[in-house]
Amino acid sequence: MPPISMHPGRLIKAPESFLTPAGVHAVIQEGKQGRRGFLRGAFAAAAASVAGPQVMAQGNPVPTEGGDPHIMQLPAHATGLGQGVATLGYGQPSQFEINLQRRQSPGLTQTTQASVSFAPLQSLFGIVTPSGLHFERHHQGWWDIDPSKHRFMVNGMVKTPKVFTMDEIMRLPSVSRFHFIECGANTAVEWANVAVPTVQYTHGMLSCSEFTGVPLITLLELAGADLKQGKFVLAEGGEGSSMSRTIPMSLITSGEVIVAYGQNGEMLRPENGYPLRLVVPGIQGVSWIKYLRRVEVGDQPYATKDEAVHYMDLQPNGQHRQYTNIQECKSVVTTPSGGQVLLDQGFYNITGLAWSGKGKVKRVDVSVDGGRNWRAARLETPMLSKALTRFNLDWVWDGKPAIIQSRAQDETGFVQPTYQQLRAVRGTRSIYHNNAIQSWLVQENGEVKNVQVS
Ligand SMILES: Nc1nc2c(c(=O)[nH]1)N[C@H]1C(S)=C(S)[C@@H](COP(=O)(O)O)O[C@H]1N2
Ligand SMILES: [Mo]
Repeated sequence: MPPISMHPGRLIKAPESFLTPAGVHAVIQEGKQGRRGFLRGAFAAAAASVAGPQVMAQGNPVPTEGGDPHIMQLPAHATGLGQGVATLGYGQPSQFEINLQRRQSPGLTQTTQASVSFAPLQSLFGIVTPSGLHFERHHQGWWDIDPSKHRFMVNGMVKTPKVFTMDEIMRLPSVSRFHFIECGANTAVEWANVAVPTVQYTHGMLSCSEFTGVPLITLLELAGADLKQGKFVLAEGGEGSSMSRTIPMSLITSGEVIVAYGQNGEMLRPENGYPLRLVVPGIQGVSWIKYLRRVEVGDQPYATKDEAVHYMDLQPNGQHRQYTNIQECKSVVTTPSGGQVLLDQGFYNITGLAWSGKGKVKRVDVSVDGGRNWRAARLETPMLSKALTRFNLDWVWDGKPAIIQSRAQDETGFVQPTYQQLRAVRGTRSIYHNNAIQSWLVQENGEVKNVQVS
């Protein structure tokens, strides 16, 4: 295996090109034509000098006469004066990254206020989702709430009901932890084999951030909560959806549940619950209450509207699974993935993400032949509990059709199921909690498609 590894996605046409709004489309196409040609040539040249021509895919045009103009002719940025600190204030991505965007799925009906935007997993590196690309799920629209007017109440089975201001919360001892959040409805349309075109739409209701805040247990203790009789906590959002969910006290006493104001080193973004949201590691996104205004300590589950009619799984026997909160072990290859195009045969870095609501990811295996043979992928650090884990695997594409899959295993020994295994247990009428193995078909022309392999 040649020791060559390129930026994932950089050899590959990003899937955005055929899905962006018409207006942006032309700009992107223009920018990309030039850039893609450049990268392709640059890779060929670099590979030829560094690792020898044997590692190169066939058909890469190495400029023969006069050298590569992008190397031979000095560009303005190598000879002129750069710009001063034009970006005093808040910095922005490069103009060439204009197609790195959240998107709404072609597989879902959207209304303005009850909406979802998906994170572009195919274009992200490492495990952290940039805050501006974090997925969004709003049941009644988002708000930018004035933190000086926001209040957080603790009541129910407590000695002294308390109301906290943001200032009071931010004086308390804080923790910062990396965790994934996944909507219980992530990958939902794949139950019906709708086969939306890209990993952004199959798996993009998934993000991972460093969250900062106060453990909920600290706030409960300040109110003198009854931690013996109080077995559950109701968490309630402050906007029109009145989103409310029951959280088992055991998750809270472990110190894991955080009343968070920080995300990736700054305050939460408005669309992610500014100024306060609940972080419930390993649990489906709906319990991560945004615009958090109240928690109530109680002795039984609350069966709120958001847990009595939504986020339940209709089983083959006609009964509903309720309070299925934990996001079980799951993974997905993000490159190569649906909508991307392999430009040539030869070396590729297969990369993807794995996660488990029950702890750390222990192992990820990757198949390039639809699940007949598996190879262990490299797990990259950091490998954190209830956070995304990045995996990579060297692959030389021989130009023949290939079906790429990943299968994760967590520290409890749980192995991510195939569709056949999942349907055998869950039937065909589920919407939520699809953690089946995802398959991407690489066709001979290099185009990658979403397929389902049973
Ligand atoms: N107040 C409030 N909290 C909420 C929601 C909401 O609509 N309102 N949506 C929930 C759902 S279903 C999910 S998946 C996550 C989405 O969080 P995000 O928008 O930050 O990605 O927030 C949860 N918390
Ligand atoms: Mo959700």
